[in-house]
Amino acid sequence: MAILLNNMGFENQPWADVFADELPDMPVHVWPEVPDPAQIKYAVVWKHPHGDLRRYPNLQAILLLGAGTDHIDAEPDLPKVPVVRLLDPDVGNDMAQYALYWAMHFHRRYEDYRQQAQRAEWQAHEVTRSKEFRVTVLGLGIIGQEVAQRIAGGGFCAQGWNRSPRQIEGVKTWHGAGELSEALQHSDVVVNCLPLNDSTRHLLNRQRLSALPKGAFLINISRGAVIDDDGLIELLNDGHVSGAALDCFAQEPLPQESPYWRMPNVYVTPHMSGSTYVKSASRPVVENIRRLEKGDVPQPIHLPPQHAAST
Ligand code: OXD
Repeated sequence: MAILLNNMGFENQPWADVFADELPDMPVHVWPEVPDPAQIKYAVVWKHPHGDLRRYPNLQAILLLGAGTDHIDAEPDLPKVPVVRLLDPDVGNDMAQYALYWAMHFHRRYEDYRQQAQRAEWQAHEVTRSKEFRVTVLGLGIIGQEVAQRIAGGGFCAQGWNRSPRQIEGVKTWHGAGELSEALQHSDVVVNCLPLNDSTRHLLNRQRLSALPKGAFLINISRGAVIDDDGLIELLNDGHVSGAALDCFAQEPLPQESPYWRMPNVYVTPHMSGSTYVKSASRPVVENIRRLEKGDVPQPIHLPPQHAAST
């Protein structure tokens, strides 16, 4: 039996090399070169073309090569086998650092100092004390929790909002749709870590973002389509939202014509806040394949809506 490998948009060879070393009894077929679809037992994939997974009659599990599940959740023809998310601790760490970096940047007004330096202007600004500067993480899944804890560790007033209740030491939390605007009203920076699904698409629209205090900031490290771009752009243009660090977009790569590229208060990064490192990310993938081979449950299992609907 064999592995189907497709890390769409990224290199496959480093993954194939790790599997050859760690799982020598299991040949690896890099999609679309699959000599015998009946041999495929595990699909190790990222943004795999919809419909293709049905071609493998003996498929036993799908192991994702990324943290987000929106692409697989939108697969209309998903085989009923376990779907396993990739949780690489190094990625959570990088995303938490990214959020902390921009929170510090916005809080301490580093962009103003950069511009002042270009004019040789020596002028310090008073800012709120860090422990009073409220940074709210939306979406307190495994990554969101790590981000909130890092924000707290950075000395900020760390807060969070999640669909269902969550308790995190040192982090004030709200939950449920009814408390979202209260969370936003009490935020100086919002860090979006929400997954993209039917209930979060365009959740952060103009009306909801208007609940932020004037001058607040936004950091987006999960999925672009959680934000309604027209609404955010209006609020950035009129100064209600002072600035945004955006790492993910409804369309990626971000099209040349997007206004975000040209807005002086927007920092665009190319979906790099938590890039997957083969060195660390291959460990949980290999361990999960070993678990499956022993008949154990891989981790963390993701329940796609297609499976939830049919149970
Ligand atoms: C993602 C990832 O889900 O890169 O965006 O893992």
